[in-house]
Amino acid sequence: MFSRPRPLRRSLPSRLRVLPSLRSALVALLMGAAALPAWAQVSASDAWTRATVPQQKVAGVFLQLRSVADARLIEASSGAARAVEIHEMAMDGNVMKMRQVPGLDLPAGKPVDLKPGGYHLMLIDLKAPLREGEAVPLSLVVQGRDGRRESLEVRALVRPISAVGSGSSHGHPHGHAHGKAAH
Ligand SMILES: [Cu+2]
Repeated sequence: MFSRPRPLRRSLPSRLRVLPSLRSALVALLMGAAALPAWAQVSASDAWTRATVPQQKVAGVFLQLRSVADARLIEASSGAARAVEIHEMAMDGNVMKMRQVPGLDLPAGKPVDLKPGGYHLMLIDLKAPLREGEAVPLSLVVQGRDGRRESLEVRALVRPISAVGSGSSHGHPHGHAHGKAAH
């Protein structure tokens, strides 16, 4: 606005008078944004799951979560399953086992990967088989340090049944051999 030619000399003082209030309005706006609760600043990306066979009742969902401020994933649900649990995979002797955990910490600014062989969301009692190319809707509940909760809507892409990881691993030929098809 300052580079525009001013047609009338007398318009200059009124513009200058407007400036301070404009600036304070802008400052108020920025401060308002900074004061947003942590839960409004959690984002999810690359959510995916695998196609399932008809008898399969569970499926793992993988994604990356990132929170600007410290927060915690505490709950998840989906219209595609009776329940969604937060799981972790851990070695028990030399057997990889999964177990439900009450929540997953999302440290400020640090991406958290939910991936095969690690943390994942588990769809429990699928209502119908997941078919490649579909998207599974999920609702995640994240809690900030101040205790406030907000839900985050995510759509997980259904990849081929043999998918083993994110990115370019579509159709990895050894997917079934790992024996972790449900995760
Ligand atoms: Cu699991």
